[in-house]
Amino acid sequence: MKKNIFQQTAVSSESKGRTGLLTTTHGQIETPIFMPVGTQATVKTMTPEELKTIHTQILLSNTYHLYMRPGHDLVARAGGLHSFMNWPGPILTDSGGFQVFSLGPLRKITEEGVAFQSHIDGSRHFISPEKSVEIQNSLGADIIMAFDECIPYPADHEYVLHSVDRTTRWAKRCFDAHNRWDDQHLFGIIQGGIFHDLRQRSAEALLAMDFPGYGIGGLSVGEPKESMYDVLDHLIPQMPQDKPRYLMGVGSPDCLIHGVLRGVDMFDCVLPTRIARNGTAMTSMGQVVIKNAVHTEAFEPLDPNCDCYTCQNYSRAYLRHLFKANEILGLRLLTWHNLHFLLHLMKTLRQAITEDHLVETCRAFYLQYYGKPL
Ligand code: PRF
Ligand code: ZN
Repeated sequence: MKKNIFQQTAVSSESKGRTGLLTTTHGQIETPIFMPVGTQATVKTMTPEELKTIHTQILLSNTYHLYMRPGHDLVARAGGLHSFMNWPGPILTDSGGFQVFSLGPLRKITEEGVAFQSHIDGSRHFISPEKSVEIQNSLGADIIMAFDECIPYPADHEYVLHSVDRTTRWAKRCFDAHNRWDDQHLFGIIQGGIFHDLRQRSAEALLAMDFPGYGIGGLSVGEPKESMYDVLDHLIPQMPQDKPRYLMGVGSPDCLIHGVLRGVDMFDCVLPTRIARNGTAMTSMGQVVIKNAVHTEAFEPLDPNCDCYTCQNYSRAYLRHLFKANEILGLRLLTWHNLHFLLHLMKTLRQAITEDHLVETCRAFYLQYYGKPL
């Protein structure tokens, strides 16, 4: 049975920003939300207990990676992804579409699906829409995604048109193959590049199938940010109010703000965890490169306005030392802080929507972070 899983709870009067409540089998999620990425069934360096302390509401994991290793059958025998990785909260799995398309020359697309070679051992595999759903059914995430074609940028109108229609046919096949409607919500993914007519075409076709939620794919793939905001401006008003809208693979602070102002409910990105591991922190005053010599004797916290474990207990000088000495704790402490920072930003935005001062809050954050007006 397909049920309504999303309820809008407040709307900003001067923008399209909104808060909502998303109900999943493993708990309710307050939106707008940022989802930390745990590609290999782990958010790199963080335990589930630690993720709980920073109020992580939902994690993202990847079908492609878990299919290749350790295999979805093994995860199913472990009792599913929640039990395998000891994360009792909500999980979303991406379909593998985006990941196999990123393999470049190692893959071949046909109407039936995508043939590719493993990035691990070169072995040959094939993922079809049905196979992607089968894998995601056995992984057992709360939200699963349709198998789509994410088009590179730039791509011409003709190419994108054919790709959108294929993504629509694949979405239908995913819909028909899905057999856990009771406890797993399958989202369709709207594609269409930067073309308004094709975004509309994709949206109309997928909305007619009545998925419980929708991904917005094919953005943040190299196009100018203004083009992405322009697509969101036109597309989101065509999307239903009572379904969640998930902007896939987007999570820099400026894009989160622009997305929330336009009515996006869900985001994910490797950015906070990835840049943490190469020594970059997101702070209320902008990015900080911790290895820089200016921090050698900086005995103050990374971010004086942050109440995360890292900022409560360690100095910039110590963090710099950990990174210079290649100590593992440095990776953990910066990851912890960056995730806390983005989750806290989303909480601030939710509160600003509820209290109806979203635009003012976004302006203030943006000015402090980027040193220029929104
Ligand atoms: N499709 C899927 N996953 C994605 C994307 C997409 O278009 C993107 C694009 N930013 C990130 N992750 N299935
Ligand atoms: Zn902090």
